[in-house]
Formats: sequence, C-alpha cells, structure tokens
Amino acid sequence: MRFDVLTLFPDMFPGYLGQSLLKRAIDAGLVEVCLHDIRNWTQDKHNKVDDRPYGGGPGMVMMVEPVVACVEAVRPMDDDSGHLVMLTPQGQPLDQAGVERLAQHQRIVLLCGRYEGFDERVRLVLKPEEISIGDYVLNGGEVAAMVIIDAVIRLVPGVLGDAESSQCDSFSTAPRLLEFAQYTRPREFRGLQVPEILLSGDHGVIARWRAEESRQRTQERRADLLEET
Ligand code: JEB
Repeated sequence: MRFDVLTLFPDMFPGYLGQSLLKRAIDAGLVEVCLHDIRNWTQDKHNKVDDRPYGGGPGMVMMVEPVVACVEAVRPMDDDSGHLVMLTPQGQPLDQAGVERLAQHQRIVLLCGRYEGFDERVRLVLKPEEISIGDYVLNGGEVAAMVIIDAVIRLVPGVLGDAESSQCDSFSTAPRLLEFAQYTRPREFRGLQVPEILLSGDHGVIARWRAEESRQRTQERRADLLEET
C-alpha cells in the first residue's frame, strides 16, 4: 500500500509515521508513505502558495497552479497513478465502510490544504474524491490525512499481528456494535474488581457475557447504530 501526501507541512508527518505499528509496517515494506511539499511546485520567485480571495473576505485561498502542478508531477511517479483524495470539510463524511473502500486501492494520493481551502478549480480540474473526517473545522487537511492513513493501514494484510486482528474491532462487521469492557491486571484497583466471569476460564460463558455487554453498551451510548440496516 502506497500513500503520497501532498502538503505545505510535510514536517507534521514523521512523528506520526515513527509510531511503532506504522514503523513496523513501513520497515516490513507493507506500507510506504511519500511526502511531497507543495511549495516545491510554485512558479514565482517568492514561492507563493496562497492568495487573497476574489470578492474579498477574510483569510487566504490556496492557489490552483502549485497544487495542480504538484498532483500532476506526483501521480506519474508510480505505474499505478493512484486514487486521488482531497481532504475538505465539504467532503463525504468518512466512516468504516469508506475506510474499507479506500483500502481496496494499492495507492492513495492525499491532497492536504491549508488557509480557507482550495481555489475551486483544483476540484474542477483534478476531480478528486472529496472526504471529510467529521463535522468540525480543522486548520488544514494534514491531521485528516493521518486519520485516513491510520484507519486504512489497519486493514492492510500483515500490518496488525495475528493477535491484534482488526476482525473484531467495533464497526468492522454489521450489525455494528461497540466493544465490551476490557480488563487487565491487577484484579483489583481502588476497590474495583475485574468481573468474576472473566476469571472463570469458561470461554463460552465469557463470549456470551461479552456479547451481552456489547449489546447493552451500544443501546445505552449509541442507539443510533442499532437503527442501521
Ligand atoms: C480539511 C481545512 C478551513 C474553512 C475554514 C478553514 C484545508 N473534517 C474536517 N474538518 N476540517 C477539515 C476536515 C477534513 N478532512 C479541513 C482541509 C482543509 C480543513 N482547512 C481549514 C477550511 N474551510 C483548509
């Protein structure tokens, strides 16, 4: 799986990419993340990437030329030109079904903006898939790109060890239920005991208890999930 990230802030990524799970996946050759600084594709001597909005108003807009030049230079860097994704608050909200769909691609090109967003012609010329990670406003697309990488690599075969398979994650199968409560040592903390059933060693009884726990939690916290087909 290859990700190309097009951004004005490539320095935001190495810290995230160095975390253990992702580092292991990159070292094993399962995942590759290529960073591209959009500023390297500017044409003027001041390396300008933003300009004032036509019609007036606050803030700046990301210029069309460097963004399109960057995308058109990066896509041919691999035989597979990749699936182009633009991060924007105006995109389709991402959910686990969307993550599963993205994970079908061998290469994803993530276009991150800043300021008040892109010149509309970026969208019209490049026709990217437009994705939002949720209904709140970020300062740019970088954190959203990390969210997409983080969610997608969990589905890349071999990235999670057998022990940490994504098959039993919340949201990975319909009907989507929240996860049951988890406990590890110690058996008692500040008077709070680990439920006796989990110490019983009876896997059938434990599985039924967990299933009931999941159903109950989902009912209490996210009844909307039970309404879904
Ligand atoms: C993504 C972005 C900005 C108006 C004001 C400020 C580029 N779920 C999400 N929330 N916000 C973003 C996002 C995603 N994906 C997001 C890209 C950019 C926010 N801004 C700031 C945009 N519009 C600039």
